[in-house]
Amino acid sequence: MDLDAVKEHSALHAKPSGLVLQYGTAGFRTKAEHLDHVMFRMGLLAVLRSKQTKSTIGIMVTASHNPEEDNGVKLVDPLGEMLAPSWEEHATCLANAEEQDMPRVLLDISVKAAVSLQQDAFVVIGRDTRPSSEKLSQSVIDGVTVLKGQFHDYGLLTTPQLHYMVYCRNTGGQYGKATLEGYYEKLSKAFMELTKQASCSGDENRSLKVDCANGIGALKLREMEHYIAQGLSVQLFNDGTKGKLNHLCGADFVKSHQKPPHGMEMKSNERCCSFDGDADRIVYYYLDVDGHFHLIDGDKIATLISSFLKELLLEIGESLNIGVVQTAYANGSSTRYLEEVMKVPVYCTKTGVKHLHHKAQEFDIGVYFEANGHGTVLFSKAAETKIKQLARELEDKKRKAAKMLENVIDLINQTAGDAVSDMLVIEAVLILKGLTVQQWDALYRDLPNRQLKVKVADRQVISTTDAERQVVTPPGLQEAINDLVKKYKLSRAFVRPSGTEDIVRVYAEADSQENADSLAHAVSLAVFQLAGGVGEAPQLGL
Ligand code: 16G
Ligand code: ZN
Repeated sequence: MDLDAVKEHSALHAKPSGLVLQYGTAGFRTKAEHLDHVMFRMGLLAVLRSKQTKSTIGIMVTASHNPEEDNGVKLVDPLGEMLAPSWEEHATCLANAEEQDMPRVLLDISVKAAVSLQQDAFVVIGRDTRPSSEKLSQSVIDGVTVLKGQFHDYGLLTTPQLHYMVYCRNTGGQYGKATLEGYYEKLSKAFMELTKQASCSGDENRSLKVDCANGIGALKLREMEHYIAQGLSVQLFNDGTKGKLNHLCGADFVKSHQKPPHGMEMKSNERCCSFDGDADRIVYYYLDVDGHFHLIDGDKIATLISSFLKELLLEIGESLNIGVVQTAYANGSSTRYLEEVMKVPVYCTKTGVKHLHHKAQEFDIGVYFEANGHGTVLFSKAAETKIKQLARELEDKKRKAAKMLENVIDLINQTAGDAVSDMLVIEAVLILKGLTVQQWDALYRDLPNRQLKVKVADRQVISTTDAERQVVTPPGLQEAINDLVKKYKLSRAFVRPSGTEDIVRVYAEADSQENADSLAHAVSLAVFQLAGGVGEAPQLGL
């Protein structure tokens, strides 16, 4: 490692002294103007990770659903997965090292992680449409080149497309071709094959309105449009030509405000969906004839997809196990429906895609979704091989079911949640089952719920267990929550420190909206009092 060159180039991407950032749930994320040094250093780190794993590593420059002024960066591991936890720590150390210490910290990491420095390194880079992203990805490239890593800059990509590229490259093209065209061809072919099996054509239903959050999703969906045109017509809104990224639109806005995005023309009973700023999240919704807004979130997406997969498994008569993974944010009705009506085992993990992804890998078929719309389906290698074999060997109806499962394997982006791929799976399932958006929505009724934020002096005073459903510290807080929950019917509440904002999040659900609001407020007050609240105490209705 040429540490003199590192030092020299690092000075061009100097760290503002005193700035401390953490590689959080989804990488580094903050105001774009504070990120130049982080980008350069993540370029360096990706080279080390690539040498250590002897594989291609990905770097994505994006801040997902955050405001346009923010940016962020995350590394993608060889199988298209999130960076391993021990390397998240290395990333944090490297990003926070003061300028003069940085080369030494870099060297320490390479020793600790037993990186063989003679090994070649290859890094692929993608970025979203933020005004700051191009320059920041150039800083990543500077970091990669100073350590003599090779790289390919894909330029504008959705986050899941970058994950896909990494996985393709590390599996010798077995998963697909590591090009945009390869991605579009793979998904569209699987979509067309799958929907061909539909008994009725249902043409009138094959159009969908998509809110692209004024982000990268618009560009990429537009590129893909003609590949799927025969099966689905998409009408794009918030395509970035006018509005600001994630401003009053996108999946995060729709989910947290429970209302339609601005800039979308909705008529009653029309199927609509929203992506987030880097197109790894999706939620659906519609207006009923009375103009009421209905949100169909990640929980209902998981329910639709897993019930479809379960039916196909029953059809082929194979005992492949299927499990659904959720977080504490999953609506209580969805968990009950999955367990009691669909008889599918449900598991709960901590918030953050990597936790769900990890758990889902334990099943032949693992369906995971966060309520906020992040999610996908994972097929184990053994399940995939079995299904492919059955698709050749079985006959008639059974063969058809096995073939459909095979198509789903190709259609779903198994590297990470992918709004485009999820959208196509959902559309295909609706077509195949002949379901309208209202019928899908009516599978179960969400319990009214409320999410609030509480400002505290140090959110780390709150620690949790049981997949964030129980508070351990500060003492007395869990008891207080238990007492409050007892006062309402069908109620549940939990609190956790946010991994992306300097606040504590509160979630409550109950039999009515009024009760959910009142419970959430009472729990917020308990947090404020017992966990060092700052500023004004939470007030009802805010
Ligand atoms: C990040 C996570 C998301 C999680 C959210 C929680 C990824 C790719 N993204 O956006 O899964 O739901 O953080 O944020 O892992 P919070 O900790 O602020 O509630
Ligand atoms: Zn995102």
